[in-house]
Amino acid sequence: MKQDLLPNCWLTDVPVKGDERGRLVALEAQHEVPFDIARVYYIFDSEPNAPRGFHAHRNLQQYAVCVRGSLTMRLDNGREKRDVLLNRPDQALYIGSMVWREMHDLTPDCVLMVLADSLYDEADYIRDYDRFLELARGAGA
Ligand code: T46
Repeated sequence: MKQDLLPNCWLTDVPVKGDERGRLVALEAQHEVPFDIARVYYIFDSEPNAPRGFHAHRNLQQYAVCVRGSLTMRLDNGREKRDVLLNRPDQALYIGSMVWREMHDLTPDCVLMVLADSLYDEADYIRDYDRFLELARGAGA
């Protein structure tokens, strides 16, 4: 099932291969993941009450899977906001460019794996919310 959250953000089930030994998810570039994967990172060992994110990306596309534990991802395109609970290793969240994201309520066992279409580039980050609103609203006006 695919659930649209914002025009360029969606939550989707990913196919699970299962047999008597357990379950496995495979994510392939240009198949389940709608881009070529340039980078993988993961967030783990989160401290209580330590929200993360608070930025947008000018161009980056990402595909995030909470493989263990849970968190709430807050998504905001400057016009609409959506909160989505990530707590399943068989669901993936696509986040397109120009979306402000905040991660809240990460459980201590949370492992968030993120696939990205570009290498790390600090210049792609917009870390000031007012600047983000200016750019996001200007872009769609
Ligand atoms: C995002 C959310 C979901 C690197 O050196 N390389 C990397 O690929 C990344 C992602 C981070 N870093 C360094 C930069 C900082 O010194 O790791 C440190 C923590 O990164 P940041 O504060 O950006 O982490 P979050 O959790 O606020 O945001 C991250 C991603 O940066 C971001 O792209 O969308 O997760």
